[in-house]
Amino acid sequence: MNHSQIFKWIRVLALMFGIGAGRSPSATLALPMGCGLDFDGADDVVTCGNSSSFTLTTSWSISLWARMDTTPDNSFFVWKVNTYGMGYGLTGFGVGGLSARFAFSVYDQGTSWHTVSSQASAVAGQWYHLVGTFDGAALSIYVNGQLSASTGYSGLVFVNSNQFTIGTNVNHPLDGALDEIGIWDTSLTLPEIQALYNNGFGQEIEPGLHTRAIYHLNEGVGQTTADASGNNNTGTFGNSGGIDIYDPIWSCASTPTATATRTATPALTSTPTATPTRTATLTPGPTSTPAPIPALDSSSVLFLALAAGGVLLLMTKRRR
Ligand SMILES: [Ca+2]
Ligand SMILES: [Ca+2]
Repeated sequence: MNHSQIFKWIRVLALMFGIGAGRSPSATLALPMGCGLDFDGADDVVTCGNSSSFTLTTSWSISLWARMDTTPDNSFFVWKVNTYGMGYGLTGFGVGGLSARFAFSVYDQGTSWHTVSSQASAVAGQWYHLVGTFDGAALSIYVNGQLSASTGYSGLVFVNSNQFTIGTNVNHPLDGALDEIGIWDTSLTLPEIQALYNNGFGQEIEPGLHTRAIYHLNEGVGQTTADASGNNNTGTFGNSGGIDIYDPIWSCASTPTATATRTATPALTSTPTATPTRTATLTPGPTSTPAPIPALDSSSVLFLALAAGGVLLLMTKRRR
């Protein structure tokens, strides 16, 4: 057993005894919304089944928030491939010898992968909003609400019978965190993507006509995460519903509640109107409001006047 495995077993035992089951909030782990999942970079994974929700062919999108704590060549965020490595995924992906960029990849019906990768490299420790879209003619990747790159592709996407996974315990595991994962059976438009990105701090996805699966990852405790789309693609942590070394860990920016309060999200069934411009960084900072200075009431004024008079009287007497 190597050091990494020993550490993982210590973590598992701690969780079994209820130690550290809910990670305390910290600035570096602050997530865009409520809770998210922290992946250890070794083998943590969530499996979400193989329903038709994840069979995506000619027009679809994947959106999520991702943070890479280290940036190896490959880190899989979400992924659906068979044992021969054929399928699709949204990843941090090394291209041309460069450190990880963000990539959206599909395997065709023949023998090849087709990948579009973002222009800029991923910076460790930063949260990014990522969307990969396929509209039947091109693969595109959007970073923080802006189109980063597109490449032409008009073929089909390989359909396999493997599970849709968040993270991976097979190859190229993620050392970092994920939140607010959405699968759509439409190619999201720029205004729709910008509405998802919202004001730089993110916004929860509302179920709509085109949502195949939605993972808010807000439970904060337990071994499963619900699919808010209504399609019941529940995600299970690690190898089983029990605690095991392949479980990611809940990471919460604030105390999770069963019913999170949401702000309204433009539904994809209507035409979005707002296209917010944002330059804000993704790290929310606390704001403080100075306490108001209490106003003096009439009795306070009278008291102060009498006190001042007393002092003057004393000083005058001393001079005499
Ligand atoms: Ca969340
Ligand atoms: Ca488990």
